[in-house]
Amino acid sequence: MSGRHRLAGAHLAVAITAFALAACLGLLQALSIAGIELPEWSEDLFYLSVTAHGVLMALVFTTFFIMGLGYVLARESLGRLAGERAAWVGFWVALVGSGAAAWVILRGDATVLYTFYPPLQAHPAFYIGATLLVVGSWIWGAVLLASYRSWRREHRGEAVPLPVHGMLAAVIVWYLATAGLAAEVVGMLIPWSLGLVATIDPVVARTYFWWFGHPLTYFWLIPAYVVWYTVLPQVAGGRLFSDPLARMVFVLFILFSTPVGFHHQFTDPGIEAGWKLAHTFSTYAILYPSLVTAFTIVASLEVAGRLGGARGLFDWIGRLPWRDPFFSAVTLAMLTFTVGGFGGAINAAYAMNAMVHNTAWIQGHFHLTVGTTVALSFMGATYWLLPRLTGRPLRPLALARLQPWGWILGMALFSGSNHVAGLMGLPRRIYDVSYFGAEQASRWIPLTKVAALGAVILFASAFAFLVVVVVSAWTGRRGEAPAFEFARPLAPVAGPGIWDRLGLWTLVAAVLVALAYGYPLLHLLAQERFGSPGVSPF
Ligand code: HAS
Ligand code: CU
Repeated sequence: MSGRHRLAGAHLAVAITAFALAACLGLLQALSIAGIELPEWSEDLFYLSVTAHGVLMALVFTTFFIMGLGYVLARESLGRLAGERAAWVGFWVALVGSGAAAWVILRGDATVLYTFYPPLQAHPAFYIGATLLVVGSWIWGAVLLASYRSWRREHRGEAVPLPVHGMLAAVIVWYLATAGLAAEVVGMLIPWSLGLVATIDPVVARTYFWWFGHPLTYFWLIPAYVVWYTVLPQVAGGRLFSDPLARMVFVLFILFSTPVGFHHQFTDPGIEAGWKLAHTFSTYAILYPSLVTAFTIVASLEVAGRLGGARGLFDWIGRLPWRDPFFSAVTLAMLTFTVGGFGGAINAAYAMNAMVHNTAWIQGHFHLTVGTTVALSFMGATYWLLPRLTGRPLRPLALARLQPWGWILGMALFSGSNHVAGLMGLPRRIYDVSYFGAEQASRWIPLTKVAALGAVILFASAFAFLVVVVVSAWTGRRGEAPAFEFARPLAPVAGPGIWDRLGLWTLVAAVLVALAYGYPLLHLLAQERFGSPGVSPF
């Protein structure tokens, strides 16, 4: 690792370690659900594993990866990183926090799943650890903002490079989102788990949680989009179709990612139907930037294929560099999003949500979105980063080429069968899916076996990814590292325009959050509340 990128390397190493651990647990769970006997396995261990898998994948892997990627992109496209010492402090705070949370989970003292809904109660170290992870990431956000400001002083009248524009959108979404999380964890969960208050109000806590939880998914997605917009067209040998459209997409994410959380709470009591409808409208609004992305990225790839000599209607697809592991990983991740995004639109419709809520369909949905669109984009990004960070080539190349296809095949089996089983009524997060031999259960049991087969293939693909990372990072002769090159747009970038006014858009987004959550929260808090004591069934 070059000294210049040691900070980013440390973050990526933590991310990939968390991913490796969580991948093993994922396999065990899928085998367990399919009824395969595992030694020493029990209901308690199953739920412990589901919690650890979710927290390590969804919270630790993603956050550390995004932080590392953000540091690389800022340093390479702004030529600087302001406050590197602070960044290291942030790293250690986040690492200690994640370590504490992981430790209490693995000891069995925090089996509360990654959504940690009360009244399920964890050891205080879980909530405090999660808080430290977030505090560390706030420091990361501050370092990116400071780097941007320092760059801005010397480059007045220029639009900030697109990779940083996108990462700043992720930072802003993250600050808006974690305000809700802070209210829940610091204001409710920590005092309750310490015994300072006896009871907690689950609906209020869940409302704060989804204020955070939905934009969390865009905090994962935006860095993947940054890679799609700024690296993919370059690697494909083409141009970015439109720079202003890309900037608009990132701003729309800032605006609409938070005021939508009630689409996770359609079945919760205490939130009025009109407010659920309002959040449904804004959920449909947030489909728009992804639809624009589908158009712009396909257009950019078409430009690449045509620059490569394609003349027909579709022959440009075959001219794309499918043998490049970065390219195939990211493109397969995007293709998956066409299906995952379509499922999202189904979830967001009140009546259809009633059919799929709390069923295996949901785990099918999020393994397509975060588990493939985001995770496979990050694996692809790792293939792009490794030679540039270490000066060593990607090895074994054949394994890296195969790995994304394994992921897609495994996920098609895993997620496809979960979607169908969910429609048949299989609940999510269930230890014993046989329901004591119930007739209905007998129909979904074969599907759990298909899911387990998918999980085995996914595990093999994850293992291949780890082999490539370890072999490429630590063995092989160092040579000249390839340059970090970002896609140039078809038309030259004009000076800063309306989509570059990030301060203004943050303000508008904060107003939208206040509108979307102010009244419903006041309404909830004004009612007579009956709290619940903590329960720890596992
Ligand atoms: Fe979701 C539940 C609605 C996107 C993650 N979602 C979840 C949960 C997670 C999650 C983790 O409305 C479970 C939470 C829990 O544990 O309870 N989701 C949506 C909608 C979208 C959406 C409307 N979700 C995501 C993303 C996630 C994510 C992104 C993570 C990263 N989701 C819901 C709802 C629920 C939900 C409800 C609650 C369900 C319930 O009842 O519990 C939208 O953002 C989707 C927009 C996407 C598109 C697709 C655009 C396609 C693109 C690719 C183009 C392809 C190309 C390839 C370019 C419209 C951009 C071309 C290649 C060539 C070779 C030519
Ligand atoms: Cu959501």
